[in-house]
Amino acid sequence: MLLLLSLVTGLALSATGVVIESDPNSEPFHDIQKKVNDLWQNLLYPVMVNNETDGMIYATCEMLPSSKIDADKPQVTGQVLFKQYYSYGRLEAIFDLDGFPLDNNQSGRAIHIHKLGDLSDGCDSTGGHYNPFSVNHPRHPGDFGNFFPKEGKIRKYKANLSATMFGPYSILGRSVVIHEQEDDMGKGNNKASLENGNAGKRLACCVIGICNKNLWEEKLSEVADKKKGRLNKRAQNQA
Ligand SMILES: [Cu+2]
Ligand SMILES: [Zn+2]
Repeated sequence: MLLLLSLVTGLALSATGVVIESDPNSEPFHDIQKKVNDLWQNLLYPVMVNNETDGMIYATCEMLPSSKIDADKPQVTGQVLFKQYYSYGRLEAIFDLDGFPLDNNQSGRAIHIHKLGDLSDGCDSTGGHYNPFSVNHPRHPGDFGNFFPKEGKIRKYKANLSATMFGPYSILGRSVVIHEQEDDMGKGNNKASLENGNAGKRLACCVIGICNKNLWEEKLSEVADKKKGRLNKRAQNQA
């Protein structure tokens, strides 16, 4: 009982100590307050946006052929770029990839976000599809569908994607993988179809990392120019 009493007195004393120290004008209190705020900010928004980018975040993924892919398969290189408005804007992406066969009637190639940014065993160590909500394929946030190369290239802008670069489900530090085959979009009537769309071997992959605005803007104007070029050509052909 005596021990308990002395414990309580001790606690009360130390509590008094805290009250005195927590005077809002005192330095230690400000320090603690700042640390707690930072902690919350980091928990809620692991990536903060700086003023230079007007509330946008940009990321790049530098695609390289998998070290596990045979030499006779397409050796895919290029970039996948991402842009998103802080903190609930929808994700936009530019896919600019090269190294496919030149014939224009080839089948589509699946592109997904995979769970890990681990390329220690080529693209084979990137794990399965990033699936934070435990749902079936193709409802994963990084199921980007099929891409059809033209003249050996994929050049595509996509808006309104459901993946995010903010918060606990951020894709930053994860990977983008391009596959040899077409995604069956979950309609393959087997287990693998609901996990990965039976898209076959992993041709190339990359890890998603933050980048500057200029990379996105340069690439977007290239993709837009290409589209303009195609539209002009079509207009000329029709004339
Ligand atoms: Cu995949
Ligand atoms: Zn998927």
